[in-house]
Amino acid sequence: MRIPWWQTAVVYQIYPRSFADSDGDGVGDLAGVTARLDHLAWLGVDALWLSPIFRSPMADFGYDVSDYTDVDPVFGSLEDLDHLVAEAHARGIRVVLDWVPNHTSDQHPWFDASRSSREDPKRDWYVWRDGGGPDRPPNEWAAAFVEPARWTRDPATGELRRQPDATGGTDHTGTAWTWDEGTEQWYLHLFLPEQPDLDWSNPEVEAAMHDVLRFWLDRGIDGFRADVVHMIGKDVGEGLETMPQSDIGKGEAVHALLRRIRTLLDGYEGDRMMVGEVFLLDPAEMATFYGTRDELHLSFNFAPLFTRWRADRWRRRIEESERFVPPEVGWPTWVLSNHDTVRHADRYGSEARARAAAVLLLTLRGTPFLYAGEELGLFDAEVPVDRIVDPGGRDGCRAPIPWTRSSDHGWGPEPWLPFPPAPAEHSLEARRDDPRSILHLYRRLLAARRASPALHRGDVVLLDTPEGVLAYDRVAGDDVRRVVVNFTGEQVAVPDLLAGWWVEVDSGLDGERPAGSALGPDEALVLTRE
Ligand code: ISL
Repeated sequence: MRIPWWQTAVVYQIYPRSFADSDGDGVGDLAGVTARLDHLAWLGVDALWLSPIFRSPMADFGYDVSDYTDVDPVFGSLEDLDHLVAEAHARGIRVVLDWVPNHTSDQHPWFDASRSSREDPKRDWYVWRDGGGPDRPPNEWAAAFVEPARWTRDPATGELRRQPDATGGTDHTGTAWTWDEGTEQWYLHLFLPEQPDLDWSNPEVEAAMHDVLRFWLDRGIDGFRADVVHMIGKDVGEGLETMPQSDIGKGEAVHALLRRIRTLLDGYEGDRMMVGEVFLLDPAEMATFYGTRDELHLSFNFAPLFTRWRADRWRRRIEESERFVPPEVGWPTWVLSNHDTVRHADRYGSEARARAAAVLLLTLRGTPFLYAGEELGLFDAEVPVDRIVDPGGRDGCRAPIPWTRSSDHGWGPEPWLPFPPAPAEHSLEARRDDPRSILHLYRRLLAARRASPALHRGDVVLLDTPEGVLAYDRVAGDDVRRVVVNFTGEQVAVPDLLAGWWVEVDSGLDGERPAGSALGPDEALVLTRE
């Protein structure tokens, strides 16, 4: 059976503001990305996902789009993007753009028209309601980012933990409605007031958004990451005001919308792909967004982002992924870090754990998504209060990538955010010079994965293990690999799991691994048969 590229690929997420700066203005740009493509080719990734590069007033750093078919000048021009795509393709690397369908910027011409009068033809492109007049919003729904997410470090384990909240993702403390003085109605915004929600039950909205997809597909883009795509099917009819906010994403409407998007993408040559950001932490619900292989090609499984460094918890994540995304449903995804969450090295509290986690990410059954900088073992930057610029307080994981040891680390004099801790030591330059670095571990893992059908497309078989250890085999016909991960800070003897196997990749530092039949603290191994 022919396997589409996105099933065997490793996707690398670039947050363009923070990746590489070609013009010294302190903000990364497309020419900066193009100049670093050789690094990505050397590393061995198959696709890039660029966080939004469209025109935007940047209230949410690009997730508030004011023109979906042009590049924001801070990142360059359409020509710069065409050039980046051509150069990426020349290296065998595909390019995925970040499409933001749930909301636009309040500066988008569609919203300008919509808010101009109740009679405007675009009034119904957004969600307007009377509520109880200017003092009473239509319902209790809350907007994201009113308070930044809170994380606390567990003194016993060194891990960071996110404070649980009712929605499973975002701290909601302010209303999701803003009163418009001019037309005396409320408009809905599940995120900032600068991000009004579109009404996807309006066929004109759907058609306009399909045009956006076609614009980029015609230009040779390989796929899209669809921002909070589970939210586009809100029941915006009469029921909206009484619907609990936690029901957003659970209705039927979104599935019909996704099937039509799938048909549009599949009508193009070259396996164009959509990966949906389905921010529903219940894997059973998340999995419904694959439809019957007729909705999203891939759907982010975010439960691992909030999973502690414990063998039993990770085993459960794998079991859930296998149960809810079996082959007849679709192909799973794995992700440890992104631009919204504290980096996993920081969450787990050590580089040793980050290295072992990389082994998991790159050997589990599913498409892995790397977040730029994790291959350098970056921790979040400590951002002083007066330099926090993100309304969600997610600045730390968006720190600029340190490319060189030199004092500017390859950036202009003043990057938009401070660097991560110990930038010289974590820089690409330093990491490349050290064959034992986490960077070389990522490269070895990517190479091993590419070379082994078992690793990039085989079945996964969980094995019995002592407490604190996770082990599984990956199997594709005759090709077999075994992965064994020690989640404890102690050496653990696992003679039965290791007998008859050779070490192909070791997350630990070469030569420091206990010989023979034991795993070192927080060590992970990829094994091949003797
Ligand atoms: O950022 C979060 C927690 O701090 C998440 O809850 C986030 O709101 C959720 O993952 C949705 O994120 C996406 O849409 C947002 C945007 O700000 C995020 O950057 C994007 O990934 C609104 O477009």
